[in-house]
Amino acid sequence: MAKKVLVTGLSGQDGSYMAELCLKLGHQVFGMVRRTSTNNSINYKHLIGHPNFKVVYGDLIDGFSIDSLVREIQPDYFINFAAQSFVGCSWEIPEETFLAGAVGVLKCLEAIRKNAPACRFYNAGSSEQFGDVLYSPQDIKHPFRPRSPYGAAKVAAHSLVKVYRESYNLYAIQGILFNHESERRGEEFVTRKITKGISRVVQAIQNGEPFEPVYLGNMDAKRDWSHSEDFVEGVWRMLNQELYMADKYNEYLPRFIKEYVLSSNETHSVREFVDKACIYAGLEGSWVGSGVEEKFVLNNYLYDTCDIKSNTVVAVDPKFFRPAEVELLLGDSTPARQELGWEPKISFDNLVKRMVEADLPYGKEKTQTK
Ligand code: F7E
Repeated sequence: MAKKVLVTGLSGQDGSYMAELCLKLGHQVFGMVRRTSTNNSINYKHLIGHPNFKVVYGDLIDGFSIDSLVREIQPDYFINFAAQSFVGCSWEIPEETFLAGAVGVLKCLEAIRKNAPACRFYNAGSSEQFGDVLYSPQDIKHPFRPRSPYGAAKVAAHSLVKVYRESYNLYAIQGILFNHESERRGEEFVTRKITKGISRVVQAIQNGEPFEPVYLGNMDAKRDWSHSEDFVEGVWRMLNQELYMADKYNEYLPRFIKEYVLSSNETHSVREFVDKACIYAGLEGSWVGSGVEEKFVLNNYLYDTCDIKSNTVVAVDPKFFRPAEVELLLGDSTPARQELGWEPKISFDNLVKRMVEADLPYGKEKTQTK
């Protein structure tokens, strides 16, 4: 039976992929965006006109808007992907980060409690909650030791979700998602910054023009990267646990619901991401120097054959170092795989390849033309 799904963060990668998945499953999707003076519909404009899809306006920081949406739509599912999700920026705008990431979640929970208590709520949790990790791989039992205002907001939200689940018997969960990327990723995140930057370099080389390097921060940071499309599938399974765990729980009760980690169970450094992206972009080069002097430079033959003034593709700029860094993230998503039957389909190599190909000037497909 068709369900009503309210998805926030529609303009982002997760919101737009989740809207697509729910439409594919035959549900009715209400995608929430904030009213802005600039058009930010690139990730979902292909859905406009679909008979089961509607864009609605609201803001997590404005509790009235959330309350009205829940009261009017009476959703069966409320999936919250909205947030100030850029960790690096969360030191500069800590209040906004916390308001959207924690207080906003409280507003969602209150709106559900008052207006639609049977609605299932998913809040986007993050491996940033683990922060300064104590052991690897990190599983759902790993303590929360956030290292940024963003991570702290997610930890606060996690507690609120638990309190509302237990106090009001709501189906409210916050899965812990490790890094996930895509062709729709914002350019402030390191993966898209690299693939976009490398595409700019390729274009310059093709035109025989000089180019500026892509400046990055901590190249040693290690992340567990997956594709966003795989993760929205896992989130949907977390919201429908009785379908996967029917043999264990023949009578569904919210107290049985569980939260899961979604991850690839592999970790790679930022440097490795650069290496792979250069391979898929056809740039042959090597790393030289160390610390802030480290660079990825093109091999000589390319330098000689192109009329270019620079051969540095990637260099370090300390301005991209963070006040506190999460050095290593590596997830353990075994329970989600075993209990929900979830499995990521897109490998690390494939993720990098897809992102590079989408960004290359001669790329076959551009973003959002699925
Ligand atoms: O950084 C390092 C940076 O900004 C990854 C969000 O989706 O995943 C994401 O958070 C790593 C960090 O993602 C640059 O220091 C080096 O160690 O792509 P990122 P993130 O901070 O891991 C989690 C799970 C979320 O929940 C978040 O919402 O890369 N790094 N050089 C750089 N990072 C950026 N952005 N830019 C650089 O130039």
